Amino acid sequence: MRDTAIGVITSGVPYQYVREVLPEASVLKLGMVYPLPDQLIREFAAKVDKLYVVEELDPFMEEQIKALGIPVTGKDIIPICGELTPGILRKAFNLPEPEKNTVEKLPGRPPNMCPGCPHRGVFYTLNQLKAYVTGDIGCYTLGFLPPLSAMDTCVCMGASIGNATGITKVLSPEEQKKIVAVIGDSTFLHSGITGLLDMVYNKAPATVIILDNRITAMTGRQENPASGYTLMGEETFQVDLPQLVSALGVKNIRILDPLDLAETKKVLQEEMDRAEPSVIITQRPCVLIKREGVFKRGNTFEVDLELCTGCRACLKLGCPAIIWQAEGEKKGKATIDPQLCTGCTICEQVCKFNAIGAKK
Ligand SMILES: Cc1ncc(C[n+]2csc(CCOP(=O)(O)OP(=O)(O)O)c2C)c(N)n1
Repeated sequence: MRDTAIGVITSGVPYQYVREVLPEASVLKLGMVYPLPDQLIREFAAKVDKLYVVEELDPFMEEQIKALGIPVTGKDIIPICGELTPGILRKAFNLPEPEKNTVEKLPGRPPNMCPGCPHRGVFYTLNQLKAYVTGDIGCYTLGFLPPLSAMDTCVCMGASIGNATGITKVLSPEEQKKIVAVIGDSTFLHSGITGLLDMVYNKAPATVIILDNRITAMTGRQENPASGYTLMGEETFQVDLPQLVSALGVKNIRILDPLDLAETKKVLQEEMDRAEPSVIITQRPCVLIKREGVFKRGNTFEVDLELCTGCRACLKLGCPAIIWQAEGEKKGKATIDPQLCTGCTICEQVCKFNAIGAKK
């Protein structure tokens, strides 16, 4: 409790914005929003003159609090769309902008695949092959961002294969060959199986890549039916992806190591050229996998500055470990951060000047 003229109920990140913008206000910060602690809320509401809810997106807490019969202001002043910022809150509460506002003027820092991510080489290759890529939901969705720029649609979990089937119906046979659906192992098992069955049934000649990184990476590395472990970490039945795909009627099934760029390009080109449904399963564990011994870190790589011509080809991978030197004695060359490099070898494979190699 602070000043009781204003009381704010909030949760998660918006709490920080409330503290920054309304430092004097009393705040009830909830750790658990469902079910709501109604007694705690009633007690807090009774102590303040005016009650607000500050939450992102839909009025989730607001509606429940109103349903308790407690008058509260929320979405009347706070936007329903997008993430909040201190600036948006200041506007909502009619407060002036501070004179020095450095935090909100930071450059954009888009999310990126991790160094060593097994998805990177696949998207680099899809970009090279100018494929029409229907995307799905997972870490690989980041493949739409530059410099990989290799995803053309993304709707929801499981949509990639259905989108690919649909697109085949409106393109010429030659253009159909460029259609590739990408989907993670977890998303495929969640809602991709029916899409693939439908694709085969409807004779759509698209190529599907199942990106099997042995885990549900994006949401926190949970196990899934292809990993062989339950969420509690107990060993369990492990679905055999090639067998499952075969049972759905796919005749052309290829298994691939996505860290082998030449092989990835060759197999992708072959399957894209095929006028039949085909599935490529890439097999490489996520670098952040929790189970011990599944991911093995390789040698750290370094750039030989004598051999580096500054051609920037390695920058097209968008690997956070590769740093472009814009000034200083290494100006105009790329270097590799040894703390971040996992030794995946992809950058070594794209360097035409043999300037990248394992650290001696
Ligand atoms: C319907 C639905 N449920 C859950 C989620 C949350 N979610 C986002 S990504 C993801 C799974 C990603 O796993 P996977 O497809 O294996 O890709 P990875 O991140 O491992 O590359 C989930 C469950 C969602 N976006 N939509």
